[in-house]
Amino acid sequence: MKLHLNILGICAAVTAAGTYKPQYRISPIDGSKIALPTKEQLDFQDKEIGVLIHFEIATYLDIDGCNNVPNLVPNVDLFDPTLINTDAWMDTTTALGAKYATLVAKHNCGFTTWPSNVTFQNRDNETVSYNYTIAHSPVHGQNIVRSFVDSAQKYNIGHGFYYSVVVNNFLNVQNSGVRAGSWAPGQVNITNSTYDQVVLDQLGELWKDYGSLTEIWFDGGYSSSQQEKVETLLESTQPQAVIFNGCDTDGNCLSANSSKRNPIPILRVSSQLTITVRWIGTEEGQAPEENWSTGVTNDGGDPTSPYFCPAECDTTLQTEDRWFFGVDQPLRSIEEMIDVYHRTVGRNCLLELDLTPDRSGLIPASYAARYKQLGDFISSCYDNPIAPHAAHSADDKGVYTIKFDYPTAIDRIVLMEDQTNGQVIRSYQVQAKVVDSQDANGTFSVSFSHVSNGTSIGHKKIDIFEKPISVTEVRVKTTYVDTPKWRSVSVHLCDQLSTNSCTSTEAN
Ligand SMILES: *[C@@H]1O[C@H](CO)[C@@H](O)[C@H](O)[C@H]1NC(C)=O
Ligand SMILES: *[C@@H]1O[C@H](CO)[C@@H](O)[C@H](O)[C@H]1NC(C)=O
Ligand SMILES: *[C@@H]1O[C@H](CO)[C@@H](O)[C@H](O)[C@H]1NC(C)=O
Ligand SMILES: *[C@@H]1O[C@H](CO)[C@@H](O)[C@H](O)[C@H]1NC(C)=O
Ligand SMILES: *[C@@H]1O[C@H](CO)[C@@H](O)[C@H](O)[C@H]1NC(C)=O
Ligand SMILES: *[C@@H]1O[C@H](CO)[C@@H](O)[C@H](O)[C@H]1NC(C)=O
Ligand SMILES: *[C@@H]1O[C@H](CO)[C@@H](O)[C@H](O)[C@H]1NC(C)=O
Ligand SMILES: *[C@@H]1O[C@H](CO)[C@@H](O)[C@H](O)[C@H]1NC(C)=O
Ligand SMILES: CC(=O)N[C@H]1CO[C@H](CO)[C@@H](O)[C@@H]1O
Repeated sequence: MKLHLNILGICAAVTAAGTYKPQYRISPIDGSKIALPTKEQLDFQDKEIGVLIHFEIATYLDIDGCNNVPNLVPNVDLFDPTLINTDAWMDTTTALGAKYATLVAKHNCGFTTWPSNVTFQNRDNETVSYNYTIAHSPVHGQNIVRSFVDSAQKYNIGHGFYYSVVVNNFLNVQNSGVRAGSWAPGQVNITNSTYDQVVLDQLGELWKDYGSLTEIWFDGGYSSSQQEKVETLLESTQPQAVIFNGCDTDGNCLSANSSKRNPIPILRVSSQLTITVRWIGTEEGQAPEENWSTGVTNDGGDPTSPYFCPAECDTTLQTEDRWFFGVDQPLRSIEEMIDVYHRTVGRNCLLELDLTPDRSGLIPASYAARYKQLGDFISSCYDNPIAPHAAHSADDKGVYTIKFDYPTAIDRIVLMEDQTNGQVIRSYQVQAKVVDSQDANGTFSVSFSHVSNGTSIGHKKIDIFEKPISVTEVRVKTTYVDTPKWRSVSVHLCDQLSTNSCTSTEAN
């Protein structure tokens, strides 16, 4: 984590021949381009929440990983998780409501949590084994990557791996290259080409032996000398995986002609590479209010872009952007995490939340409780709409209406477009017939008043009102580049924890 912080993103599709061409159709209304998703993109967006699991030798450091400490190779004896239980990780993942989990299999220290069998030649031309692994730690005999995959499959959670290519302290690598001079005890002296082979061999272990991966993270990319072989390996082993930061440090990307420091999360579909998700641009856990499923930049995207490319918002539960377990590191409050949910999933962004086992290998009880509290809030607030028997209808002019049999208290609306043929709504206004109890006259209000409005809907948009209102009818009017297809519109009334969450909507 953190390596991708200052990086711009780009989103494109590339054919095997290397021509970059977006998939889109032409608006029958104004002739503009409507970017088209792949089924895999829609499936991934549908997952809404994932976890990014940070657990390896850096868990035993006081600092947050080996980032920016190039000569630090923590002693392998530190890694001693006596209570490791990957089923318990999945219990927490499930309690949060997450649908995919990406595990840090190797971070910047160089330690691997699977027993890598890779061997290579050192500078004296001796064949040595990559012995900075769990197999050389006090818990040798275990394979955390294997346990993680088995547990994820058992719990029906999509699984993927984070493997940092650009930094490996054990092999004295920074920026994908072996540093000249300045070796420390514990570091092994190799050549750049040997390093490239080690990366390829270890990615091969991860990509060939652990089933079909949902997401692959390249934090900070990889080098141009690695690109072609990594790409070939990816295509032959994990063509369906979503790739986060698929670019090298020279700006060569697995899938697009992007410039330096452009990470691109991509999805490969058979011989065609299609970028799936882009980075939202911060690790705060918030998307801009206006956030499109389309566009190539690491921000709210662009409704006119021909590239379909939803955003992913990665963030931490611990405060201060801390990704590895921190002793006594405070957690963000449940109120703040509910805000994070509304500012990510509620703004059409995938939420990828850090999951941090402690030094015993368990998720600390207070952490597990906070993830569950968030998951419980989400399901209690959103699983069931209020007034399930209200009459729903959509006309062919982009208006969606819900009529209630009796005045019904609501405090939020959840809008979802069916994006199969692209994201087409450009703006919307929510109006309601609000019953004013002060003026109750035996008859209900007959005119609509403004409740909330916005631009992008996409997979999901949640608008929270300033206070609950009692309504007999709700309607959503839209502007669009093709007649909208709704996936769902629902209204809800939730508890106080969430009522002050949204800043941009206005109640009447
Ligand atoms: C790739 O480069 C070409 C011109 O060199 C440009 O027209 C195209 O927009 C670029 N593609 C992306 C995805 O940036
Ligand atoms: C490494 O090699 C040993 C011996 O050949 C084998 O038992 C083990 O399964 C291998 N481990 C992995 C992770 O491939
Ligand atoms: C290692 O092998 C390479 C290639 O065969 C050779 O050029 C180099 O001199 C050898 N180095 C040592 C220390 O023997
Ligand atoms: C790893 O291998 C090197 C030789 O390449 C050796 O010096 C070192 O002691 C080994 N470390 C462990 C933990 O086995
Ligand atoms: C490895 O390559 C990098 C450039 O990518 C270079 O700066 C570095 O000196 C090289 N290291 C060695 C040991 O040759
Ligand atoms: C690493 O190997 C290179 C090439 O043999 C040598 O010049 C350098 O001194 C070695 N560094 C250390 C710290 O052993
Ligand atoms: C209440 O009913 C009276 C009589 O029908 C009508 O004049 C008045 O406008 C109503 N007030 C409201 C707030 O609807
Ligand atoms: C929402 O409504 C306000 C007030 O009418 C207006 O200023 C704003 O431009 C609207 N925003 C959108 C995105 O339609
Ligand atoms: C409200 C908001 O932040 N909108 C942003 C959405 O993304 C576009 C494209 O990056 C920005 O221009 C908007 O400012």
